[in-house]
Amino acid sequence: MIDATARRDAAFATAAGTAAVAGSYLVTGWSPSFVVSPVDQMIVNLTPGAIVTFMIETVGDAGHLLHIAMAFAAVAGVFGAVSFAGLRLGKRVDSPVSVGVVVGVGSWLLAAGLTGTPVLALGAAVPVAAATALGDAIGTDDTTASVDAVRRQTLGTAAGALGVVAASIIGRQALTSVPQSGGSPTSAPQSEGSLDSAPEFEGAESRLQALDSASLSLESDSLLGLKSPIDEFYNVDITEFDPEITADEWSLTFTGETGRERTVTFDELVDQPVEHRAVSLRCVGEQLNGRKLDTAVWTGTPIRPLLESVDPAGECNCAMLRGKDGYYVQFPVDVLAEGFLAWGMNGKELPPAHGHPVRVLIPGHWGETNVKWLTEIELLDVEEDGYWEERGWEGTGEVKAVAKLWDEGVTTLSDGRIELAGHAYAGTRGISRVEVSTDGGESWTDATLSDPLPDDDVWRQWRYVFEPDGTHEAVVRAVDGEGNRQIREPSDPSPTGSSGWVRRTIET
Ligand SMILES: Nc1nc2c(c(=O)[nH]1)N[C@H]1C(S)=C(S)[C@@H](COP(=O)(O)O)O[C@H]1N2
Ligand SMILES: [Mo]
Repeated sequence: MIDATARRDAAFATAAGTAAVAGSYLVTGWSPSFVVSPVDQMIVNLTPGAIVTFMIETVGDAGHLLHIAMAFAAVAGVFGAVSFAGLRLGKRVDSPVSVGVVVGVGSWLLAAGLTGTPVLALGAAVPVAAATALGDAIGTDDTTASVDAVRRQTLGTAAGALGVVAASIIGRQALTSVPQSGGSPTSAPQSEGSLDSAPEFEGAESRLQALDSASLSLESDSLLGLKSPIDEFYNVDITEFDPEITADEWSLTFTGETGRERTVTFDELVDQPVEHRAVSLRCVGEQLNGRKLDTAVWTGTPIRPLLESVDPAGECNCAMLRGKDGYYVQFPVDVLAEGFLAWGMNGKELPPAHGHPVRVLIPGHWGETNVKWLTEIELLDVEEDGYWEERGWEGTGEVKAVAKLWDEGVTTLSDGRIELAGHAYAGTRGISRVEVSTDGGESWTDATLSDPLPDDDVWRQWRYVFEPDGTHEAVVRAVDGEGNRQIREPSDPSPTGSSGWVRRTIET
């Protein structure tokens, strides 16, 4: 049987572990310096590909919540173990202060080692030291404490830990109500950078207006137009914590098989010829009628001149791109040469969640090729798998064509007719037609399309209105600019992207 004091020590240690997480959060916010962040990254890296893919296809974004919960528990457990060891030691040393110091130094080394930020690591270490010293002080002379006293102390400890968590969340809110970095996972901080007022973003405005004026006028007022607002643009990240890199710290290095290595700074980059491109992104992991398809106007510069300046020389004619979060993806240099280095999105500085300060955009290829927080382009001799390819995906090629029919795309008009509307995308092949059936695929009619845009890697909207008669089975399919119809055979997202035609039952 575990004795009562061991149980009380365990309660104090659990509280100390929780306080470590809370204290760290108080000083770092939801950032890479938060102690949970490196552990989350370890869990992500250790999870086998088959499980990652299974999670993406079944629970989707909830998978993120699961590994972040595991990371929280692991961190609280590890700091709790340090505290527990301290409390046990305290049974032999008659000085809560020394116990606190030993535990504090141990926790600080641990936190600093994990996060690489010695000063912010104090946010985790100080609460553990304090909670442990307190536990030791209360517990030193009562090894014969009654069960009731132990229970009272355990409850008090739990309440104290909850108090620390609540205080750190409230404290964090207070700290970040002054606009600055930090924030929560759902609302990524939008730093109002000096670049936002830079003249180059003025050019983005006219591209944004072009998207607005090309949009179809629809009865449905909730369906997305041709532009996705930044805070609605989908997000796919291998880690829970966006890297934080300022434009000053950022650089892009061309390494590996080059005629000459080169490092480009942010100032050099924005000195290149500036362009604004409307580009759609689609994730290979999304369901057929999923929502990981969005479009923004991106401000940046073509990659070709930079690439040519380093004389790519590898045997495979392929390159590995790497992001600051540890992400990597490999594809042909010829494809990369068509790419674009973007530092602006919808007329604003590229936000943290989308790769601040610089990401790459690869025309017509799956979302995974568009590396965020891009810091290195390595020219290779031999092909290597990228992050997702190691996990069984084949998502470095051209996107498949798709026509979407989302919930908001179905609207009953005042005269009783039904409007169906959506988006269609086929990468750089473009969309030439969207065909709609309201009888389960027996007969087909062409939908009206939004005006074509000058951009060559962007979706179009479609609209079709019909007179309902009972229940209808609506089916939609796109035809790309080369005359290829969207693949009919249904398939799961893994490994090459979902295929099939979107169907929806419409009851009237
Ligand atoms: N550095 C980095 N780049 C990345 C990813 C990532 O996790 N890390 N995810 C990729 C995937 S799978 C997709 S679909 C797109 C999503 O871009 P978004 O989050 O800006 O929509 O980014 C790609 N680039
Ligand atoms: Mo993706």
